[in-house]
Amino acid sequence: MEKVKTLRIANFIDGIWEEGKSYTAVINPATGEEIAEVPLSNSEEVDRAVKAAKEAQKAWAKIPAPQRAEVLYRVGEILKNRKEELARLLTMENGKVLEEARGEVQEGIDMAFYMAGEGRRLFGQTTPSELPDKFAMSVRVPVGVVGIITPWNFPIAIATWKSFPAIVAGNAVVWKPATETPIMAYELAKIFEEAGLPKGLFNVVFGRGQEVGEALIHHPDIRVISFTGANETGRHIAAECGRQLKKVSLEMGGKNAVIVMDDADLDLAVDGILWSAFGTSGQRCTACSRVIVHEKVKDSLEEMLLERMKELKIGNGLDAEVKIGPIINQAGIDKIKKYIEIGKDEGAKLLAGGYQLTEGEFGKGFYFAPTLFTDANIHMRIAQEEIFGPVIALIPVKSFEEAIEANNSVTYGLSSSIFTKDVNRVFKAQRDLDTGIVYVNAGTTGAEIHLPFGGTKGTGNGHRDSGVQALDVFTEWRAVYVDYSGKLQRAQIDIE
Ligand code: UN1
Repeated sequence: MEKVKTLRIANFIDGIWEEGKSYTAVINPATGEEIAEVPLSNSEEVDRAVKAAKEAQKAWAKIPAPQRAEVLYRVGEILKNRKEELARLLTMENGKVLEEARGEVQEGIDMAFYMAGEGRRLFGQTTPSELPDKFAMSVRVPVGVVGIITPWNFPIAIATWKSFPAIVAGNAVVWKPATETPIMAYELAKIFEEAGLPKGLFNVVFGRGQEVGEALIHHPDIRVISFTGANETGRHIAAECGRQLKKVSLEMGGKNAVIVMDDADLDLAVDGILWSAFGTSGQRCTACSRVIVHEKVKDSLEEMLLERMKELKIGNGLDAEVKIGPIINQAGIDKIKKYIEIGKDEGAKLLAGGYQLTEGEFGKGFYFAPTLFTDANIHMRIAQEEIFGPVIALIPVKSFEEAIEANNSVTYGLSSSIFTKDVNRVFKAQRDLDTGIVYVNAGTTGAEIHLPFGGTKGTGNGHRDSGVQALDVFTEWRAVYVDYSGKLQRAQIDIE
C-alpha cells in the first residue's frame, strides 16, 4: 500500500507559509499511520491573518467581479488537472473510498466554475422609484473578512462551497479547517497561491476550536462566520456571534430518512439506501440513518438489505474493490458503539453489524461493520440522534401519512427521500417533508453545487451553502437611490 512520508503542514498567513509553534499528528484512519503534522495555532495567528485579510480586502473589493472570477477559473483548472492526486490524498487523510474522494474533488471543480460564472452575474435588482427622475437599485456588496470553520468529513468540498462565493463576491477569508484533515486545506491554499490570488485574501490557520475557532468567532473584524460541523458547536457559535451582531451561517447535521412505500421499486430503494447510508461510512450530514418502511414491504426490504450488505467490502479506500472505508478515528467508533448499546437497550432489533472490526489489518485502522437495526420507533434515541456512522434504524409504518410524520419527528431538517411510483404521493411528499433537501426515488445524499444546500429546524439557521443562495451569506444588500431631477423630492410626500 502506498505511503506518503510525514508531511509538515504550514499555516498560510498574508501569502506566507509559516511553521507552527507546536504540532499534532494527522493519522490515516485506514492504517493508523501518521501521515502529517498539523500546526496548533492560537489567537496570535488569527489576529495576524485577520489584519492581513482586512487590508487585502479593501483593494480586492474594488477589482471588477469578472476579473476576480478569473482567479477562480484558474483554481478550477488546477483542481481539474490535479483531481486524481488530490483524491488519493483525500482518501488517505479522511478514509472515504477513492471513487467518493474523486466525487468530492469534482464538487470543488464544479463550485469553482459555477462561482467564477457569478463574477459576471452577482445580480442585483433595479426597480422604479415612486418619484419622477429618480433611479433605484439594490446591489450586493462584500461583507469584508469572512471566518470559515469546516469539518473533516468533506475536507475540500465544503471549503469550496464557502470560500469560492466569498472570494468572488469581494471578501477575504480566514479559514480554520478540521485538524483531522488538514492536507486538503494545505493543498487548496497552494492552489489559490498558484492561481495568483493576491496575498492576504485567503488565509489558513490550523488549530483547535477552543483556540482558533474561538478567536475567529470573537474577532471584531470578522463580520460573518460560516460553519459546518457539530450541533452543539454551531449553537455555541450562534449564541456568541448573536451578542456581537455577527452574521452566521450554520449547517449542523441531520437525521435523514429514506421512506420506502409499498409501491416502491425495492431494488432501486435498496441501491439508494446502501449508497446513502454507507457512503463515507455514514459520516455525512446527509447520510441516511433511518429507513421508514411501509409494513407491507418491510420483510422483503429487510431481507434484500441484509443480502446486499454482506457483499459490501470493507477496507482501505485506496483499494478499488472496497465499498466502505474506515471511521475517522477511535472517538468516532466509540460514539457509534455507544449508540449500538442505546439501540439494544431501547428494544430495537439488531439484524446485522453492531461491532468494530479488529482482526488482522482492520486492527490498525478504525473500522465498523455496516449495521442494521429494525423495529425501531420514532421515540428511540437511535431514531432521533445523529450517529455519524454506518448505522440504519428501520422504522415500520402503516401509511403514507404516518411515514411523513415519522420523517418530520426529528429535531433536524437536512435531507429526506421517498421511493414510490405514485405521482400523487411524490407531489404530496415534496410539499410535506420538512427538510431543506428532498429526493424522490434516490437516496438522501447527492446534492449538486448549483442548488441550495442546508436544512431546516435544528440543522441550521436559515442560510444555505452553495447555489446562488450562498451569495446571501457573503454579501450585504445595498439600496441605492439616484435622484436626477435636480430638486428636492421627498419620498412618500411629494408623490402627486
Ligand atoms: C455533508 O455531509 O456535510 O449530498 C456534505 C451530499 C454531498 C455533500 C455532503 N454532496 O451528500
